[in-house]
Amino acid sequence: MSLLEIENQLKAFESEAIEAFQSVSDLKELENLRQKYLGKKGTLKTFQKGMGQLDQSERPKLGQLTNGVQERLENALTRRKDDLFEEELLARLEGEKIDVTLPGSCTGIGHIHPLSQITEEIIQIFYSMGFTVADGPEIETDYYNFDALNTPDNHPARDEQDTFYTNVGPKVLLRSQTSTVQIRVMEDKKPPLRIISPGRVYRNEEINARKYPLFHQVEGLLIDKDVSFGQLKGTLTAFIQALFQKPVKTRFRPDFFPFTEPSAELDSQCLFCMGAGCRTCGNRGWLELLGCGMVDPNVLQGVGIDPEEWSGFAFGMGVERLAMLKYGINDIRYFFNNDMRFLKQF
Ligand code: 2U9
Repeated sequence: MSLLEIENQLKAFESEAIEAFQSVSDLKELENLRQKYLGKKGTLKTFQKGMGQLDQSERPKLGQLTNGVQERLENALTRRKDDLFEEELLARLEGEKIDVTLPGSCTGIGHIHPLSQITEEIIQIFYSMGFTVADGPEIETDYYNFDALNTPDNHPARDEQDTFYTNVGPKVLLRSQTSTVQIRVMEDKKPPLRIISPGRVYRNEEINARKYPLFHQVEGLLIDKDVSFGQLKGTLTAFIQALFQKPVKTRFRPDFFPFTEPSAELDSQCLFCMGAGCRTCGNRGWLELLGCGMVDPNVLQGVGIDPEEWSGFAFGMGVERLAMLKYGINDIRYFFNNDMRFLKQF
């Protein structure tokens, strides 16, 4: 083939390539064309390889021609690439356009659960009286839940009907009271002690308006020298008046707990009728609020504290019961149903 013929073919090739570059509509197609025309096995390479068939004197001329074509095609390709990039960007921007005037979607902000709120208040009141908070495991052994608390083997609370046992081991259970924590503290620390232990406890109860198999307690313990029942009465009366923010009277009725002796139930004047008699107090004028007593000497002995030297008082309260009285809630299940209509009222 003569140089002239090759020159004509090159011109036709150049126009075809430029037209092809213009005709594609995306960057991927353009890349395919680059490989077809300018790639290692592309058309231009075929022209360059054909140089060998020409006369020695004509080869530089063909070299000049192919280099020129290559430069112009590469320029055309770059321009087309820039254009296509811009077009694709504009199309994307158009597609992803955001209407900033549309109302936003809103995720509701939660707030502290009423049980957590009242627990925090209870902690603050005892904190002001020199108590600190102690924490412990919810999965316990029967030693901490029963034996250490002077609760004998034949006590009904030990029955599977009342306590949840686990399959971790025969003596491993879900604690039914947070006094387990106080036993652990007494094992670790020397008296004097003032601690409260808030937390979850578990009892095998049928669910109804007043009972739930999981509930919360705050139990308290004070160990010191010559602690009196009068100090117990004064501390708990001050606590009740601070929690309900009313100067209510209290009374202490004898009761029984294995871990305290003597034991008592604290009643307060009804918070709703102030003692006159109403539906909430069943016309009695008094409400049962919590249990308490002087720590049984057997419990102190069991953890190596000499009951001749030290004595103490203890108390325990159900947080749900106090929250129901404080906020006027008549069904314990509200605390656990996660119903926003209930929760957001607090
Ligand atoms: C130690 C020794 C004694 C904690 C006490 C009560 C009385 C009590 C109940 C109230 C309602 C539990 O939530 S409830 O069902 N508790 O009546 N608890 S004295 O006595 C202790 C604690 C720790 C070492």
